[in-house]
Amino acid sequence: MSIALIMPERNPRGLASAIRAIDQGIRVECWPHIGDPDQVRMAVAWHQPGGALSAFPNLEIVSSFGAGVDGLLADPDLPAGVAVARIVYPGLVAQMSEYVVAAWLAWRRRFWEFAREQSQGRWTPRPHRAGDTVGVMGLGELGRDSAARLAGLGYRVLGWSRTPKDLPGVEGFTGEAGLADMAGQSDCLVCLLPLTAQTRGILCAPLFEAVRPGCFLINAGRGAHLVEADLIPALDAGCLGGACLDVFGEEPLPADHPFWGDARIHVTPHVASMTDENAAAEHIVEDWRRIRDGRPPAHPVSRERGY
Ligand code: NDP
Ligand code: OXD
Repeated sequence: MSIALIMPERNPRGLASAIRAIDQGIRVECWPHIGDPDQVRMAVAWHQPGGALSAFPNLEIVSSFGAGVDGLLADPDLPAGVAVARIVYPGLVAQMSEYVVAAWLAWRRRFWEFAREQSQGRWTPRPHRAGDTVGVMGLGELGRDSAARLAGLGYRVLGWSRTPKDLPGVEGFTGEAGLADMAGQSDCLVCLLPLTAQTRGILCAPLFEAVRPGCFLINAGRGAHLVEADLIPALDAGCLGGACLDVFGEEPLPADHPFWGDARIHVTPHVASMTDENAAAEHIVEDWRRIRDGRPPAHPVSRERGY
């Protein structure tokens, strides 16, 4: 029995060593060097090439190397009947919350503006931005921690999810009408949704028209949540005041993309929360043992729901 690591864009040898260091009894192989495909029971995949997942007749579980599973579920070669899982652990959650809080505070306290003015030798004191209400789209593992930390800093926090939530310090919203209601009260919108058929393109002109004028947008979900063509017009119209984007329709963001040169848009290269090899290895070994013992993985994914 073996685990196949399928991650063509990164060197999986460190992850393989970290797994072996936890449990020497586990056989780990790095795609495309798979000795006996019949032995593979578990695959860990990130940006796997077409056909890679259909090569293992005895595969029982495929885990995403990250928290998002859109790339796995969209793979036409994901075998039917195989369980799907993902990797989430406290450090990953904490990194995301730090990113969200950092972006919100940099905007609210005008750090980006002052950095630009420093580079011009300009001393122009201004108070912080007035709005204090943050709407978080997605209250899962990541969104609810970000929401809790923002609430802990004293901000008014609203949260939108598919099913109703009762979280301390967070006013909950659901459904399309709930999203419009939440947006209308938000000075900052944070997208921490999974990418599904229902959430694709959700950050679009009608939503930007519904938010409080000058709202700040943070998208750390997936690039395809944002209708990119709607962003600059929403900034020009004053619906949005600025944006901090970590994820894009095409990554790396193409050199000639208009977002690069727009001072109102802050680009980070998909780093909001990066999966750590050692933490991932522990998670993978735990899931391996669960599958071996006939238990569900730690973070199972519903194919029907899409997350
Ligand atoms: P979860 O699956 O734990 O949570 C998803 C949340 O979104 C849930 O609250 C869910 O509602 C809500 N949701 C899903 N569909 C809808 C819908 N149609 N309407 C309203 N709410 C909806 O995901 P995580 O929090 O772990 O991760 C979220 C995403 O963050 C990942 O899928 C990935 O794309 C992205 N990510 C980005 C990273 C980065 O570095 N930029 C790093 C890691 C993840 P409910 O609770 O009712 O089910
Ligand atoms: C993830 C990511 O989904 O890094 O974990 O985007």
